[in-house]
Amino acid sequence: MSPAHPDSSTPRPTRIDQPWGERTAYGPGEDWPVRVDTHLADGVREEDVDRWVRTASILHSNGDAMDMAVVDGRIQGVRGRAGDRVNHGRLGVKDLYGWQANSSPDRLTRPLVRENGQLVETDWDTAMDRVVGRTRELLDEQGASAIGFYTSGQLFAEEYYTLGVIAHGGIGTNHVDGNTRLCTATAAAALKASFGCDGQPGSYTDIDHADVIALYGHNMAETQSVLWMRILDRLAGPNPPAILCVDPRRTPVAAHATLHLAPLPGTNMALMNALIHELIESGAVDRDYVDSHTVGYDSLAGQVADCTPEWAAAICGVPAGRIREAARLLAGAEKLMSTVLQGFYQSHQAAAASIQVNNIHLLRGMLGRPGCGVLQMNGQPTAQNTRECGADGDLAGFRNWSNPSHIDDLASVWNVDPMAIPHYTAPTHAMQMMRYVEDGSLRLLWVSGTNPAVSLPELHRIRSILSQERLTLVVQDIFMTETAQLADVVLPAATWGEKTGTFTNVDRTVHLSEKAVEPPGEARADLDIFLDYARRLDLRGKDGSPLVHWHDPESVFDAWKECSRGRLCDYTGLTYDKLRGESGVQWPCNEENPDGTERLYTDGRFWAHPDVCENYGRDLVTGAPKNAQEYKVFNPEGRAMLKGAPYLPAHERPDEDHPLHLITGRTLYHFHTRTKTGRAPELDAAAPEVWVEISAGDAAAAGLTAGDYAELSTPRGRVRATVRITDIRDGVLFLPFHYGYWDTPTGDGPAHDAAGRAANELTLTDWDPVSKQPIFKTAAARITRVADSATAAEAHGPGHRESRKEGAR
Ligand SMILES: Nc1nc2c(c(=O)[nH]1)N[C@H]1C(S)=C(S)[C@@H](COP(=O)(O)OP(=O)(O)OC[C@H]3O[C@@H](n4cnc5c(=O)[nH]c(N)nc54)[C@H](O)[C@@H]3O)O[C@H]1N2
Ligand SMILES: Nc1nc2c(c(=O)[nH]1)N[C@H]1C(S)=C(S)[C@@H](COP(=O)(O)OP(=O)(O)OC[C@H]3O[C@@H](n4cnc5c(=O)[nH]c(N)nc54)[C@H](O)[C@@H]3O)O[C@H]1N2
Ligand SMILES: [Mo]
Repeated sequence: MSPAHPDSSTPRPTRIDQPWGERTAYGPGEDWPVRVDTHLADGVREEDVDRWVRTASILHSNGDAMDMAVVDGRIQGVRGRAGDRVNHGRLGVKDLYGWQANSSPDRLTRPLVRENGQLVETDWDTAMDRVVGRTRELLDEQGASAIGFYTSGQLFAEEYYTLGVIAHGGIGTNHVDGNTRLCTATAAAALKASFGCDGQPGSYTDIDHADVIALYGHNMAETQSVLWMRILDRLAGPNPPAILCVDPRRTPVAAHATLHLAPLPGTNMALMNALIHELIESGAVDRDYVDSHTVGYDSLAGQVADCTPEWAAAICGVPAGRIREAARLLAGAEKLMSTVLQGFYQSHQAAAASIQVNNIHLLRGMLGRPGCGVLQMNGQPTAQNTRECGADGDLAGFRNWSNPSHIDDLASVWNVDPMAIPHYTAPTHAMQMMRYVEDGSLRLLWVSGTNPAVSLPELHRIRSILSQERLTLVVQDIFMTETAQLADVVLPAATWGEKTGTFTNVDRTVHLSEKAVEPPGEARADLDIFLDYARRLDLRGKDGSPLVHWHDPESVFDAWKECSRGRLCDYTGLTYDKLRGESGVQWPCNEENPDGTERLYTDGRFWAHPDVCENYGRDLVTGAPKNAQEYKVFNPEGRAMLKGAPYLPAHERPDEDHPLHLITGRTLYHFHTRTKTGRAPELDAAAPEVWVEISAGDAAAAGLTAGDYAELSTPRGRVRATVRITDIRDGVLFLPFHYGYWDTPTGDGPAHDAAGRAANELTLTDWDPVSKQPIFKTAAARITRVADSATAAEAHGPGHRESRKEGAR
C-alpha cells in the first residue's frame, strides 16, 4: 500500500491515491482541526443536491458521521459532518465511494424460494409463510432448539433488539449469535474479564492527549482510516506521541511507528507476558491504583515472574532488546492509550492476550483520564449494538445469563415468564451452531446480514453444512451472495440509506442514520421483516399482549431504552431528536449524564460487583466458566480484575510439509466479502484480485518472483493468488480474505477439486476457549509456483475473472 505522490503533470489525485488526505497538524490537548471530506458522483455539483440526509459510516466501526447527498431520489454522494465528535468532517475511502453499491443493478428486489432445486421469485406472503410454517412445524416436533439465528454487525440497534426479543423471549432458543463472534467476541470477553462488563472505557479524544499510543494487532491505517488521520495529525504536530506497533507485517502503522515489534503469528501471549514482567521488574506499577482498585495482582505477578524478554524472544522471534525497549516506552508513558484488534482477537490465545492490554493499563493506573484509554476495538459498524441488544451470545442490556436476578429483571421488561428465556447454559456460539446443523439437531437457520459461505473458516465444510437437505436455510441479504445461493428462502433487504435506525461506534458514540431513498423493488428493511415474522407467529407475552409491541424504528428505540435503563449501556437520555443535533452522543446517556459520558470508570469504580457484572468470568486457558461463588470469593467488592495466563504454543504450527505461518486480513479498499466495495468502481479497480504477501527471502527460497501466480495449501484446501513481495517478516504469508466467488464464473465456490480464491478455504475449525472467536490468524501453509508472471495473466484459475463485471450504475 504505497499511495502515489502526485506531481503537477498528473491529474488531481483522488483519495484512492491519497487515502488519508492532507494533514491538519495539532498538538497535545488541542482540538483536532476540522477538515470536511466530500465526494459526489461525476457531474453532480453541491448546488444540484436536493437534500443532505444524516447518517454515519457503515463500512467499519469508527462511526464517522456524514450526510448522504440525495438527487432525484437517489444517493449521489457523501459529505463528512464537521461538527461531529468522531471525525470532525473527515471520511475514509470506502465511505467516499462505497455508497454506489446501493444502486447496483443486481440488488435483490424480490423474495425467492427454492422449487425443484431452483430459486424462483415469489411474493412476500409466500416466502414468509414458508419461514413461519417451518418454524411452527419445528417448534411442535422438536422444540425451540431446532431453530437458530445467525445475524450481523451491520444492521441497526432497533433490528437487533427486535430479533433478540423474538429469539430469546418469544421462540426461546439459545441458538442466537452474530458474525460479531468472528469480529469482536474477544473485545467483549476481554472487557468483561477485566472490568466486569462490556463497554469501552476510553474515548477517541484520548488520541488528542496521549504521549504513547500502542496498537496491538491493529492495522488502523487501513481499517479505521479516519482514526488514523487523527494520529497522523498528532504525529505532524508539536510534541507528537510515540507509537508502538505489534504486527508481523510492516503495515502503514508500522511504517510510522517509533517501535515496531513483529512477533511470529500466534505468539502474542509470550510477548505480553514479557512486557508485563518488565513493567513489574522496573517498578512501573502504580501501587496506589492497584491496591485500591484491583484484585489479582499477586497471581498475575507470579504468572509472569519467569517471563523474561530472552524467554519471549525465543518464542516470538523478536530480539529481547526490542521487547525491553517496548516495555520502557510503556513504563515511561504519562498518558498511555492502547488499541487492540484482529491481530490479537483472531490469533492464538486471543482473549488471554487481549486481557493483558487491559492489565497494562490497570498496572499503570492509566484509565479514566484524558489520554489514558484502552480501546478493545470493534470492527463492524454496529457490532457494539449486536452485543448490547442481545442478538449474539449475550442477553439484552449486558445482563448476565447465569445470574437469576438478571433473568427475572429481563423477563419483567419483556413481560414474559423467566423460564421462557433460555439460560440453562452458555448461549450457543456460531461455530457450535454450525456443528448442530452438521449433526442435524438444528433444522432452521436464519442468516441475516452476513455471508458465512465466505467468512467462516474451513469453507469446504461450511458449504457442505449449509447445503444440507434437511436444513431450511433462510438468507436475508441485499445481494445474491455465495450464501444466498445455498438458501431455501431468500429475503431481499433494504440497507443503509434506505431505512432508519441507530448505531454505536467503538467509543460508545450513538448516531442516527435516516432513510434517504426508497429501497429497490420489493426489498424491505430488516426491521420490517423481523416485525412481520413476529406478527405472523403471533408471539405473545405472559398477559397475552403482543410480545413485540412496537411498529417502527422510533418505537423500538423507546422499547430498547427501557431495557437499557439502569444498565451500563443506559440509553434513556437519548431520543431521535437529540441524535439530530450537531454530534453523536456517547452512552451512558441518562438523567445524570444528559450529554452522554466521555470516559467510563473515571472514579476507579467498575461495573464488576457480583450483583451487576455481565458474567463471572472464564478460565483463560480452558475457557471453563466460573460460577457465582467463585467470583464472589475472587472479587467481592467489584474491583477491576488482573488476570494472567501462561503462554501455550498454537495448535497448528509450521512443519516440514507446511513450513510457513499463514495469516489473513484486510486491505484499505475492500470491506469483507466485497458485496459493497466490489460494486464501487474506484474501490474495485484499486484492488481487483487476490494476492499473497511474502518476504523476499521466503520468495527466493520458494522460487517465486513478484507477479507470479502461486498456490497456497493447508490440510483444509488450496487457494491461488498473485505474489507480492513485501516487508512482511520472514516465515509468514498474508492473504486478504475479501475475495469469494460471486464475481467468478463458478459463482458460489471453486469448481470441483479446483483451487479456490477465498482465504477461508485454508483456515482451520478452531476457536479461542474464552471468547469462542474463530482463529483466522494462526495456521501453517505451503506455497508453490503455478505460473510465472507472464503466463499468470493468462492463467484461468478460479481467481482470475474472465471479464470485468458490470460496474455500479
Ligand atoms: N478497509 C477495511 N476496513 C475495515 C474492514 C474491512 O474489511 N476493510 N473491516 C472492519 C472490521 S469488521 C474489522 S473486524 C476491522 C479489522 O481491522 P484490523 O484488525 O486492523 O484488520 P486485519 O487486517 O484483520 O488484522 C490486523 C493485523 O493483524 C496482523 N496479525 C495477524 N496475525 C497476528 C498475530 O498473531 N499477532 C499480531 N500481533 N498481529 C497479527 C495482520 O498482519 C494485520 O495487519 O476492520 C474494520 N475496518
Ligand atoms: N480468513 C478470515 N476470515 C474472516 C476474517 C479475517 O480477518 N480473516 N474476519 C472476520 C470478521 S472480523 C468479520 S466482521 C467477518 C465478516 O464476514 P461477513 O459478515 O460474512 O462479511 P460481509 O461481506 O460484511 O457480509 C455482510 C453481508 O450482509 C449483506 N448486507 C449489507 N447490508 C445489509 C443490510 O442492511 N441488511 C441485510 N440483511 N444484509 C446486508 C451484505 O451484502 C453481505 O452479504 O469475516 C470474518 N472472517
Ligand atoms: Mo469484523
